[in-house]
Amino acid sequence: MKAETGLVLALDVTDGERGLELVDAVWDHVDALKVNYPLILSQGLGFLDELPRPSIADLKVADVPNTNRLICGQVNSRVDGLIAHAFTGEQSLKSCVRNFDGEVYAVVDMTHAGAETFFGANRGELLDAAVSAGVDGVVAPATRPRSIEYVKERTDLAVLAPGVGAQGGRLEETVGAGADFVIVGRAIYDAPEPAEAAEELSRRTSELLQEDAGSGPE
Ligand code: BMP
Repeated sequence: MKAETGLVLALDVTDGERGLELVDAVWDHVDALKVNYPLILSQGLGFLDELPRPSIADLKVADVPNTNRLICGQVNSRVDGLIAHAFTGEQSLKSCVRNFDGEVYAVVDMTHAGAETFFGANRGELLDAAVSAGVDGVVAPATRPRSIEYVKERTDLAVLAPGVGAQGGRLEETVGAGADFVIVGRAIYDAPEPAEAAEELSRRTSELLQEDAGSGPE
């Protein structure tokens, strides 16, 4: 994925025309698009071919290795990144790494209330599975920056962090904790002027990422 702004748009709309308009309006301000079930189920898999690249299919793939392989075959060449769940374990994740022709990101924690019960309690095992499977990065929550720090203390994996804006995550804390990319949906597509919201968020994100890169160990 290109790393210019550090911002990924979560295109969680179900109207294809609106989706394409939004992408047109904000494309200059984002590094990639993340497409999730609402858009894929409403518009069909072929809609992915109409979107600019790089794009990430957020299918949260979570099945046995053979089924994961078959899922990868459906999105190969249509997108550049694939999100899979880490909780299914190393073998299932490894099947995505082997069978998807792009970058695989593993979900090791989630943003919502209640995620702590399972993800928080199993943080070490989830991250171990992601590392052993050889994923390219992980998804970790902007709503709990400590969880991002945990990944960064133990691995050099890229962190993609959803949860900034509508879910209450703060951009400064998220990048400060070590996120490499922030994934933002509603704070952009529900804004009165999505292009302006994306421009402002991308400006702040890239500034914070540069500050963070400049403040390495002394
Ligand atoms: P929003 O900025 O509107 O809250 O969107 C966040 C996006 O990130 C959604 O597509 C959501 O499915 C996804 N996401 C999340 O919010 N929390 C997670 O823990 C993992 C996600 O993929």
